[in-house]
Amino acid sequence: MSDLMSDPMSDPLRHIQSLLPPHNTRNVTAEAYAPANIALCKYWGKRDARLKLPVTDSLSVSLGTHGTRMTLQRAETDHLSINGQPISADSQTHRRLFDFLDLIRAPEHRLAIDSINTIPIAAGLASSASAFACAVKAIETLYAWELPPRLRSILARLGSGSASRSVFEGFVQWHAGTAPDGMDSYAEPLAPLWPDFRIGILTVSEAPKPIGSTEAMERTVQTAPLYEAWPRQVERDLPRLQQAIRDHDFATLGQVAEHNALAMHATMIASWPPVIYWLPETTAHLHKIHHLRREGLPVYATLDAGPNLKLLYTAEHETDLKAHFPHLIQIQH
Ligand code: 2P0
Repeated sequence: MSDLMSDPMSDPLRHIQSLLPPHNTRNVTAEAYAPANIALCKYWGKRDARLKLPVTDSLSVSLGTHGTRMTLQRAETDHLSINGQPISADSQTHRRLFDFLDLIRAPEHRLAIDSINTIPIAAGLASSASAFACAVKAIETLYAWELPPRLRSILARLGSGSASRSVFEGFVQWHAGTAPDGMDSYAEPLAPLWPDFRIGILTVSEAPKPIGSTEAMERTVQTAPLYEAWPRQVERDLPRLQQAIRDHDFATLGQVAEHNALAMHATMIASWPPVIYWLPETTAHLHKIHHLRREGLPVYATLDAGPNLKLLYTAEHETDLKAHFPHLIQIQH
C-alpha cells in the first residue's frame, strides 16, 4: 500500500505533469490568444472538484475575436496585470492563475503576465474560460512545446472547466469522460461556425454575482433534487444540437439551447439556499423574446451563471433585433 501511495503516477496531477515535454529555456517571452465561449448545452455540476471533471458532456460555441490575449515574460517575481491594471498578489484572481501555472511551468520560473480581454466590458462575460485556455497556449509557446490538442484541453480544464472548450474555435464538445484521473475528459472541435450565426448580449446588470458559479454548481449538486434530472436533459439535448449543427438548422439549435439553459437555471432555483441569478429585467427580456418568436422573429436566449442574456439569431434578422433591443451588443458576426 505504501508503495502505491508514493507512486507519482497514482496522483492524476503528477501524471499529467509527467506527460509534459521538458521546459525549454530559450524563449523569455511568449504571446497567445484564446476565445471565450458560450455553452449551448451547459456544464453544470462536477464529479471531481479538484480535477474539474464534469457530470455531463457540454457543447459550446467559441467567440472568435472575443477572448483573452496574454503576453508572458520571464521575470524576477510573479506579476499579473489585466487590461492594464495591476492585480494584487493577495487577490484570488492572482493566486488562482499562478497556482495553476505552478502545475505546468518550470518550478524556478517566475512570470510577468499582461492579460487583455477583448470582450466588451459591458457584456459582463466571464473571462476564466478564455484566460486559462490562453495561459496554456502561452506556456506552450514559451517552452516551444507542441502539445497534442487533447492534452492542451485537459490542462486548460484544470484551470477552469469551461476553459477546456476555449482551446478550440467554432462549435466544440467537451466529453465528460468516466476515468477517475480525467484523462478522457477533454474537448474536441465539432464544426466551424456558420457564417450567418449571430450572438448578442443583453446586459441586465454588471454588478458582481451574489455567488460564484463554482460554488453555485456545488450547491446545486448537493441540495437540488431536480439535479437528478440534469444528466437526462443533457442526454436529450446533445444529439439534437449535434444534428442541428450538421444540418445548419438554426431553429432547432435555438430551441434546444434555450431549453437547456432554462433547465439549468431550474436546477439552481431548486437548490437550497436557492441560487436565483435572474433579475426582474431578465424575466422581462425572456417574455419579450417569446413574444417576438410568436410574431415570427426567430430569436432564442441562453443564460449562464448570471442575470444577462445571450441572444441567438441569424444575420438576416440582425437589423430587427437591434431595433427591438437597442442595447444589444453583438459579439459574434
Ligand atoms: C458553461 N458555466 O457551460 C457553464 C454554464 C456557467 C453556466 O462553465 O468551477 O467557470 O472553474 O470549472 O468553468 C462556468 O464554470 O467553473 C461555466 P469551474 P467555470 O459555460
